[in-house]
Amino acid sequence: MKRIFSLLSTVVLTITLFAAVAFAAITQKTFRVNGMTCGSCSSSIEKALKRVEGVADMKARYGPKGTVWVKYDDQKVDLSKIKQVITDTGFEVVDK
Ligand SMILES: [Cu+2]
Repeated sequence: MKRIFSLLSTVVLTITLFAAVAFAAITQKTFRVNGMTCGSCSSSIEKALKRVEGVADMKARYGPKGTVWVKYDDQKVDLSKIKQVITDTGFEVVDK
C-alpha cells in the first residue's frame, strides 16, 4: 500500500512538473506595427499569424499607432519569425 502511494505521488509530481514547463513556454508580446490603416489590414496580419505553428493567439489593432499582440510557444516559434511574417504580409514592425 505504501508503495502505491509513493508511486502515485511520483506520478502526480511528474504531471505537475510537465504542466509547469508547458505553461512557462507560453510567452506574450506586444509591438508596434506601422501601415495598418483599416480592419482588413489588421485581419490580414491575424490571418497570417494564425497559420504560424506555435502561435496560440493574436490581436492586431490598426491605426496611426497600430499594435500587434501575440501569445506564442517560445519552444516552437521565436519572435523574429513572427515579425518576419508581419513584414512579409506588407507591414513594418517597429523595433524599440
Ligand atoms: Cu487596410
